[in-house]
Parts: sequence; C-alpha cells; structure tokens
Amino acid sequence: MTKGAIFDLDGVIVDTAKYHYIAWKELADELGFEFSESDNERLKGVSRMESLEILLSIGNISASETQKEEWAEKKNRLYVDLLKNINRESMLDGAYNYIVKLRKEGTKIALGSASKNAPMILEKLGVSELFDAIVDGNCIEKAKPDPEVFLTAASLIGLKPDDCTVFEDSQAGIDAACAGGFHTIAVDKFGVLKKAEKYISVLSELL
Ligand code: B16
Ligand code: MG
Repeated sequence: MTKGAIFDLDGVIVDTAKYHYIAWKELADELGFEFSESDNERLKGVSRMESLEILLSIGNISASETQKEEWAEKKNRLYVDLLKNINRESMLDGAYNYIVKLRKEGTKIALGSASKNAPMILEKLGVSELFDAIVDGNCIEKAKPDPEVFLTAASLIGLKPDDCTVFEDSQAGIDAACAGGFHTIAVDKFGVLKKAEKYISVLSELL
C-alpha cells in the first residue's frame, strides 16, 4: 500500500475538461476560427497560458502579451461561471469513496493540479478537508511535465517520491510523475497514455 497518494484534479477527481472546452471554444468563435473537441485534448494538464498559446497557434493568431492576458482572463471568467453549479455529485465515479478509503487506511492525500481554480473547485465539491496538502497552479513555477507540482506535494506530506503514487489523466502529468521518481496510475479512459505503472479508466475500479 502506498504511503502517499497525489491526485491530479481535472480528469481524475472531476471532469472539468468539458467546461474548459466550452469556454475556450467561445473565445475561438469570437476570434473567428474552429476549435474542435479533439483540439481540446491537447490542452489537458497544460497551464492556462500554455493552453492559450496552443489555441492561438491553431487559429494562426499572434497577439501582444497584454492582449493574451486579457483573453486568458476572459476565458477564465467564462469557465468559472460554468462551474457555479458543480457539487459532490459532479465527482468522477469512485473518486470520493476511494480518497475516503485511502485516508481511513492512513494514506496521506495531496492534490497536484495545474489549475489555479483548484482550491475553489475542491470547496464546491466539499472535499477540501480530505487533503493533507493542496498544490495547484498558484503555488508552482514550472508546469507539468516538470515534476515540481508533485515534488512540492510530496514534501508537504513529508514523504519521498518513491513512497507516493500519482494519479493522472494527462501525458504531461505522467511524464512529470516519472521524472520525479513517483509511482504512477494512469486514469486513461481512452487508452492513449504511456509510461504509467498501472492503467485504469476510473477510480471506482480500485474500490
Ligand atoms: P486553470 P489538472 C488542468 O488541471 C487542466 O487539465 C488544464 O486543461 C487547464 O488548462 C489547467 O488545469 C489550468 O487550469 O485555468 O483553472 O488554472 O488536470 O492539472 O488538474
Ligand atoms: Mg488532469
């Protein structure tokens, strides 16, 4: 049994990718180009500003840094508005019960997410108190695939990477966990991830 479990948020605990997609698509519509659901796959696990860069490259659009900041803020306002009704029921199958089970067994629980909205999302889900440490896009400098987010989480729960398992749904996240020396479980609904030690579709499979 692992001493520490570090969970990614979007795609592992809750499916917020669909809301990211709606908000990015609205921006793309406004800028006058197509943005498909398969394009959206490229944004999973990627930071907000890097996501914007990918979006603009799809639309072949260049802009000043100030303009980019404005667009990123606009997208985030739309995204946050779409999240207003999420609650415990919005969690992915088995996520709540699995985290509770691990806690009962004495496993330390941490969040390792690229999202700056993570603390607000955990509050809405009513699960903030289940986490011994929360590391998100507000606390790190280097985005996945850099291991900083997971190394910070492991250090906050007082464990070595080799004593922790990272649960991730993005290749950037699995690469980050491997680079940091963590054990890995890929939450891989579509069978597209590589390099993990174990593959599941959803956390309920581990209950
Ligand atoms: P925000 P995760 C990531 O969350 C999402 O997968 C990614 O699509 C998003 O761009 C990123 O958070 C930043 O989110 O705009 O809320 O700061 O998968 O690392 O939990
Ligand atoms: Mg994710």
